[in-house]
Amino acid sequence: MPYGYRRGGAVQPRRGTILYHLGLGSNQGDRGGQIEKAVEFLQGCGRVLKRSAVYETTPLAMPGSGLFLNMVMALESRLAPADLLKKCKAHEATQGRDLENSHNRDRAIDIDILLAGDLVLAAPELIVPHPRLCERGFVLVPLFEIAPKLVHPLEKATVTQLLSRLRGREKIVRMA
Ligand code: PH2
Ligand code: MG
Ligand code: MG
Repeated sequence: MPYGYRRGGAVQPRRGTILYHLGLGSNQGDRGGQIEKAVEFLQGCGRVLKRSAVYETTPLAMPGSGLFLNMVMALESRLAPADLLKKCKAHEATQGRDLENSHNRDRAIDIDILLAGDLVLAAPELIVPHPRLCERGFVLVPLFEIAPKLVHPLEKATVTQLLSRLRGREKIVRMA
């Protein structure tokens, strides 16, 4: 069992750290290579406690776009949410993403903060928990794989419960 996870799935981050769950997505260029590069980058932001498999997923709310690769990870980090976000955006920019014009556009890499422990934040540049987390199979399926008992601090529901409520038609295929 990796450090930070107790038997039963509850999580005990170390003092001074935040247990983040992050979503990674790519639908442009070398998608698998971009996901791996993002994992390497995030290893420099803290300690990666868990990572899901990579899933190929149909784009949601992006008509005409190509299939995504998505995965999620649990990262224990000393960084504050705003600082982690800044680093993630900088990584996205190094991979050629135009951050001025990025909403629901094809992208080499997207790194989203899904959850930051039990923190609830609503700043203009960062809302946590991620506001569309509960509608997205491409997030909930890999999150279920690594943290089925994790509780959404606003919904007061586990990832298992959130996934069972989802009535989407996304195709989500686990890669080897
Ligand atoms: N990201 C979006 C919108 N739609 N669909 C899939 N399948 N995967 C994504 O990562 C994704 C999306 C906005 O960031
Ligand atoms: Mg996103
Ligand atoms: Mg994003």
